[in-house]
Amino acid sequence: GECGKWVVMVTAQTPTNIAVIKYWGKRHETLILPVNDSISVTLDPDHLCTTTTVAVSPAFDSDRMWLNGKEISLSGGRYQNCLREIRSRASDVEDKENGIKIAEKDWEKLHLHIASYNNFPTAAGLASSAAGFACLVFALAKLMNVKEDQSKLSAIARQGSGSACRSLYGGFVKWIMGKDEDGKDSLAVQLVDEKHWDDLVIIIAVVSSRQKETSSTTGMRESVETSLLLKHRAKEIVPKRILQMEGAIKNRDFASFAQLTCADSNQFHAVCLDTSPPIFYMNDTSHRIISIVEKWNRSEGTPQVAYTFDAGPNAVMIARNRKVATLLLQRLLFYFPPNSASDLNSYIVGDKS
Ligand code: 2P0
Repeated sequence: GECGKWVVMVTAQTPTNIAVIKYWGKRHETLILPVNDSISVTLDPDHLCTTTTVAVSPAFDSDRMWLNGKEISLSGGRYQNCLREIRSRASDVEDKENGIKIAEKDWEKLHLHIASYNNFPTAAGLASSAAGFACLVFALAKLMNVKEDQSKLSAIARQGSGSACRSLYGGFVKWIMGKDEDGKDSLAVQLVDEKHWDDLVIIIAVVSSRQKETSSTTGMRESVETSLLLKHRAKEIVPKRILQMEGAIKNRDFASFAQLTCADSNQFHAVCLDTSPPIFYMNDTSHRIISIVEKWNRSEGTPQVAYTFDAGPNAVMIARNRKVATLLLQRLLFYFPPNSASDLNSYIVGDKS
């Protein structure tokens, strides 16, 4: 294609992930290197996922991107870093059927158009950067015939948003913090695939759709600068918890899994309170949900549901099986009746698999 108006495109779909051992704090801001390992579960793609189409054509005269139909700027360092890393690994692409040939050296001159959609309302205040950057990097790597394995791609997605590196895999995933200064060994590995523990059901209760006041990026920077608890957590607590969590996942030990997940969420929010000025992500409704789940778990003698909260008030609950998930929904409807003045307005239910 010397002068033709051809276009080549690739579409990919990537679900978001929910951390059960939290990432909070960077040791390098631009490379996005964390102060501790983290572990997450990737949702199934029917809920909370991003679909991204990347296109290349000699007819495009600049790199452009649209998010949910609205053009956004690609000038930010995070997009530029991901685009540069992928472009530098591009190889020859040949589409014999249509007589299109893109040589390795052409990729530097060719421009991209990127269209990305979230299948959930962005306004719902649910994590979108994780799925977004994972999907972008994956789609670009396919388009440009990048011959790197998923883990190497995860280290590129990490430079878009830390939590994005964990969305390159399904099932349970560990983000290894790494030791290198250049970040090459700070990448995601799959612990078990999505079939390993498919009894689990994830229920997300949207407590508030308001935009959070402190972004994760700003919040964790302030925590690193001011919280002594964060230092203790990163050095003394998380390394042991990671090993315990890996064991709980491998053995499908729900009691240990739930205990570790809840404790880690609560410690992350304690670090936020320990930050100066303090950061409040949970609200009264979040606290009520914690009390309801804690009471239920204690009355059953063994945990039925784990809860975890990210940088906002929405509750992510993980039920040990379908039966428990049904009971959990009933309880939520009882405590937070729909169409009442209650703050809790919707439930998104997802299978983990
Ligand atoms: C996590 N969070 O492990 C933690 C728990 C929120 C609370 O990763 O600055 O959007 O882009 O690396 O990945 C959210 O932080 O932050 C996050 P950046 P990111 O899921």
